[in-house]
Amino acid sequence: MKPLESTIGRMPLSLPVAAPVKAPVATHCPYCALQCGMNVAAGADAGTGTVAITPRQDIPANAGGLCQKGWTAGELLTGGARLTTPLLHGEPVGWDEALDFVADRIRALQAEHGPDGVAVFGGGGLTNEKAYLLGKFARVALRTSQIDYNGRFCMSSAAAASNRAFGMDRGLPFPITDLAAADAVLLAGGNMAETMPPFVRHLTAMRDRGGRLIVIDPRLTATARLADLHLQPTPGTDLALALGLLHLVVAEGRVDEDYVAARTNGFAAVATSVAAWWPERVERITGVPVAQMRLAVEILADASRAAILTGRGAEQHAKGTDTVTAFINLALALGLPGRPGSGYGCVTGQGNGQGGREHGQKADQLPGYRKIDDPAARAHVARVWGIDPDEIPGPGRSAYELLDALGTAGGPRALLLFGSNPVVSAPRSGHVTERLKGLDLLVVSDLVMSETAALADVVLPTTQWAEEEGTMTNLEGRVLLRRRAVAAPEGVRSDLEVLRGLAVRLAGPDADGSRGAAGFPTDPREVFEELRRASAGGTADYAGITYERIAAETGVFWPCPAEDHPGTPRPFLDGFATPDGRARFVPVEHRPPGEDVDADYPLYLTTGRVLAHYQSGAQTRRIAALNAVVSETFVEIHPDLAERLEVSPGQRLRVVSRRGETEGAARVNPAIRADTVFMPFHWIGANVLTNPELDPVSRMPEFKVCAVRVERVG
Ligand SMILES: Nc1nc2c(c(=O)[nH]1)N[C@H]1C(S)=C(S)[C@@H](COP(=O)(O)OP(=O)(O)OC[C@H]3O[C@@H](n4cnc5c(=O)[nH]c(N)nc54)[C@H](O)[C@@H]3O)O[C@H]1N2
Ligand SMILES: Nc1nc2c(c(=O)[nH]1)N[C@H]1C(S)=C(S)[C@@H](COP(=O)(O)OP(=O)(O)OC[C@H]3O[C@@H](n4cnc5c(=O)[nH]c(N)nc54)[C@H](O)[C@@H]3O)O[C@H]1N2
Ligand code: SF4
Ligand SMILES: [Mo]
Repeated sequence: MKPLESTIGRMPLSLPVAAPVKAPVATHCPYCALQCGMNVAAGADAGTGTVAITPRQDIPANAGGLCQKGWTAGELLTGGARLTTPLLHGEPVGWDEALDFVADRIRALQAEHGPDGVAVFGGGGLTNEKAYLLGKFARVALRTSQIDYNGRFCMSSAAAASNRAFGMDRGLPFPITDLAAADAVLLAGGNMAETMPPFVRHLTAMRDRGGRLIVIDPRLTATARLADLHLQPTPGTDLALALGLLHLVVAEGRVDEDYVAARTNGFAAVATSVAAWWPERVERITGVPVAQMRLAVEILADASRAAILTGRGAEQHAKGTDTVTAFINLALALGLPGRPGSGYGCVTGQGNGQGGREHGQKADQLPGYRKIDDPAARAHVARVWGIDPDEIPGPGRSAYELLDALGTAGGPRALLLFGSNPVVSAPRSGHVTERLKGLDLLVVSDLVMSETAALADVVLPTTQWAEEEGTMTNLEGRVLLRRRAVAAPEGVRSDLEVLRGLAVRLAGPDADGSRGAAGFPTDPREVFEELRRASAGGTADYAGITYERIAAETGVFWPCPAEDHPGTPRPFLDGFATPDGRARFVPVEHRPPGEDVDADYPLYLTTGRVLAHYQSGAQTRRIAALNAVVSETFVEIHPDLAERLEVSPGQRLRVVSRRGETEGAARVNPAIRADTVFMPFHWIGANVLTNPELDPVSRMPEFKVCAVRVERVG
């Protein structure tokens, strides 16, 4: 724990922080799904000056902790990296000129190619209000089916598996503080010590009580170092590993028979299917020794309260849905989900990764986590939107399929992008960049000139976290309030204002109210009131949540169907969200990765994150204090492999896959498997290499494993 404290406790700031002149405002960090509570105080010259950030004590997820990214988040509010004027083909223009241009082009392209000629791509960092209005804008103002978002790249496999098993997908179906009371936690493919440092306190609190932590990761990460047991499989083999663990649970008579009988369906078929996954076979596939598997099962089965968690390491695969299903099957056999202090959970990633998937920016969804092809859902939402149900388009393409179709025959000719930077973060990014360049119109709304914004015909400068109000739903399903702490710089507008500006122009002067100004409010509270009605009766029911309640109760857990309803911290205690209230076991089989190693590409590449940078790096690469920690990409490589390739630390390496090649400095590190190299994806590079093969259920790309060759440069 010690080395981590420096990142969790008070970080000495090198930023100039003036004495605050305004009372601090209680809000949340702009970055990840932990949504750490923080107080933000504006300095003397709000809008261009400085802010002071301190952690809040009252938000249980971080209770006084922040990571480096949180401590330094103020720098982008005040620094020179900010976009402050709309750009048309690179030239500064006024807002009317920019929005008129976009609306005219949309009208012309839709006249020629139909409504689906224009696409929308959103993000899991957008507030619930923005995500909701973006989904409505696509369906009501553009009448396009072509909308999806970067959450498809994030937790979509876990979401699909949870829906399949529990009838509902809420990342953690219990408060994060429950983890401290567990006797065992198994974390498959998550590196919280780097991706959510204050999360670690819940795991260490568990260990301080005598609970035990098991981590599954091909690398001995900072998180794996905290574990009592680290299983180090070959990337892409978690499914076999989970089947092997369940095999042992069954073989050793550790199934919770009473729970299985009372609360689940379908166990017999799963028990039969894991019979063939005896531990020696699993060891051959995963590289995890049988003794370690036995120990893992013993720890989990002995625990009276235990949690199984998955992160992107287990999920971002072309078999991610089945992999998570296999871990859920294991959790069900052990009798964990829906028991106090126990369960299965997905550690969701982006700031509003949970809420972003609930209110309609997903290709197949309507607000309230409703299905777009469900006639009752369409009727309900159409009523709220004031349109005919038949006017709501059907499901569109998933994120990668959408990006891949841009500018092609039959694909969208225009893209409006809010809150993502796919030039860096999409799989097979070189190809995606070509597709973006082939568009007739690319419009990007962003705070900074991201790599994707740099390709855009029109760039729209937007307000960001501390300059606006809205709600964010954290990894626990707790709806939180983002508050305005500082004035936005002159010239920027909120995404809500952008959507209304375009909707009004597209609707024309004689449009009825719902398609024009009245249908697109710019006050987040007004949007939230509509979201409450649109979500009412849906799976993710926000009908009883108000800004006032969130403030008074430090967040409200959905589902919350009425203002006098307390919210639902643990939705599965009395039953699952399936028609009969029972969880479903689903039989799944292991299969190799989309692309296995061979003579030409003999190594596995896996990708992920480092503490100091966030996602595509568009924000954090512009923060000096974070660049001082890591300023460029690297290739993590085992000493044995380094010796074989005659590579010394720091040497420039070329990494080549079937999609392309990139370079990075060697970081020789015994913490990684010798058959695998690791690259962070915060810089252009890692995704030039990745394989866009998709999971058949979730449409998640295979970010976490592909075959590469590594060469010395020069
Ligand atoms: N610093 C930082 N924090 C972040 C973010 C960020 O960009 N930077 N992003 C946020 C977001 S959106 C997300 S989704 C979360 C992600 O949070 P995590 O899931 O913790 O992040 P990753 O680093 O992508 O992957 C976790 C681990 O999976 C391991 N892994 C790779 N391949 C495999 C495999 O086949 N099996 C297993 N079991 N493990 C494997 C990697 O070695 C890595 O240590 O982080 C959030 N927090
Ligand atoms: N190889 C590899 N690739 C990956 C992953 C991996 O593990 N490996 N992880 C995937 C995952 S889990 C994720 S979540 C994606 C994330 O990758 P991206 O979708 O690229 O996410 P960000 O970098 O957060 O991009 C957000 C952009 O929106 C801007 N922005 C922030 N807030 C707002 C706002 O309120 N409004 C508007 N209009 N713009 C805003 C930011 O400045 C930034 O440019 O990457 C995926 N790609
Ligand atoms: S990036 Fe995540 S862990 Fe770090 S301070 Fe922000 S919310 Fe907390
Ligand atoms: Mo993510």
